[in-house]
Amino acid sequence: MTQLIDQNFLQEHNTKQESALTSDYNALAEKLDRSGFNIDSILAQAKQFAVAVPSWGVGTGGTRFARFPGKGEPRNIFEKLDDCSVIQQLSQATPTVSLHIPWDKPKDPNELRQYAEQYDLRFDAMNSNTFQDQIGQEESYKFGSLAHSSKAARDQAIAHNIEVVELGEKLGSKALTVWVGDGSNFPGQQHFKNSFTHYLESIKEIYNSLPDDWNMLLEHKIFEPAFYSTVIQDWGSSYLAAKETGERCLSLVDLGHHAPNVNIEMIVSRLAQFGKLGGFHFNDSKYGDDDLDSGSINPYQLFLIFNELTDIRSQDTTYNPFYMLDQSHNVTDPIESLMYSAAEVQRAFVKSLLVDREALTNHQNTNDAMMAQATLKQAYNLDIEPILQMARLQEGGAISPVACYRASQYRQTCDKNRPADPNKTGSGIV
Ligand code: LRH
Ligand code: MN
Repeated sequence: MTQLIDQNFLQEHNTKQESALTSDYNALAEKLDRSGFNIDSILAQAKQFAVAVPSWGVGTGGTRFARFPGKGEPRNIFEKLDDCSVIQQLSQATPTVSLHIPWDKPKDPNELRQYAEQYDLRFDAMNSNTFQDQIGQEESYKFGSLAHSSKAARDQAIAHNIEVVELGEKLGSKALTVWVGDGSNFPGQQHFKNSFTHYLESIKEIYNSLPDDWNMLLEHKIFEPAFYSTVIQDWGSSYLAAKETGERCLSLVDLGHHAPNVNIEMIVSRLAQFGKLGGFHFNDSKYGDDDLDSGSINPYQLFLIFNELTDIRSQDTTYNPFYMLDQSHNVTDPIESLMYSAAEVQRAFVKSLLVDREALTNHQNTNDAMMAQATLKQAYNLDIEPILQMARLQEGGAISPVACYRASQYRQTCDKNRPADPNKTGSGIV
């Protein structure tokens, strides 16, 4: 397997921290043992945890006001995969990459698949794009795509999604994520029922093209780019569309796609209860779809979401949603943010395994609100960093990914080897 960070350098970087980690880990083991948890079984589950990296997240992102390109930015999908391999090598929690088409459209899918395989990277859910017009495109998506009033525009969008599925099949992906910005900016501009009906017909046609072992993930979003109504505006519209479309059509929850303070963990519970919770785009936000690093603003919400997921898995161990990060890194090194965010999502997962569910159920049944919330906080307040560090160490990663990455000078090397392409605007989201 190709590894872009010298493995000896990585081991040397770990060696300096191993004895401190061992004593922290043993102290935590003793503490968890007193509460009836076996740290090694928690460690094993931490090692299994994986979250996909968005290909569009390794470039520097921006806003409509500006984008400030970082040094040594990836200029094409191959350099994006190089960076994704470094994230996986050091974090050992991101073995798959989620592509966005046409941003990542390869000339030769096999060449791309082999390029990823050298890093032992696989492709996660594919993302279609009918929220931008491509050069030479017949029908514009200005007024929508799968829900457009024009059949020609809808057919064009359907054809694009089917093309993305066919490409994904060649790359070994097993899911299509469909997010459309379709909606309106003014009352009266769009007929709510007609546009939703158009969307349902379009989604059904795409669904019928899916291979039998694929899922389709519908992503809702409250606003942007539409500022009055969005066709798939909330979990309700997404659930209805998934239910109408078919068994393997599920809803995807992007954390940033809700109004501030919406109870997302309850949406997770509802969608799962009715068998329609298909996956996540993890990020964080304070106001809108800020796409900030996961756990950077509201880590307790991230924990509460995993508390629901672990409760769901305690009833159905086969339940395995698609986990992806979907972030825009405007002021940090994207590789650092993605490694740190993957660890924050993994941390929320591990803490959810340490909730005393028997006690919690008892407090819920006896309406002991104080002890119920205290039971959750008891797990949340645990410092489980030694488990995350031990998982990385034992899987060949870095005890401290960001520190190791900085010491490796990888970004500086990229800066030398990747002279900015003056014609390219960059690879992050603007
Ligand atoms: C829409 C979204 C969607 C992606 C895009 C890059 O806001 O979350 O998941 O297609 O970001
Ligand atoms: Mn998203």
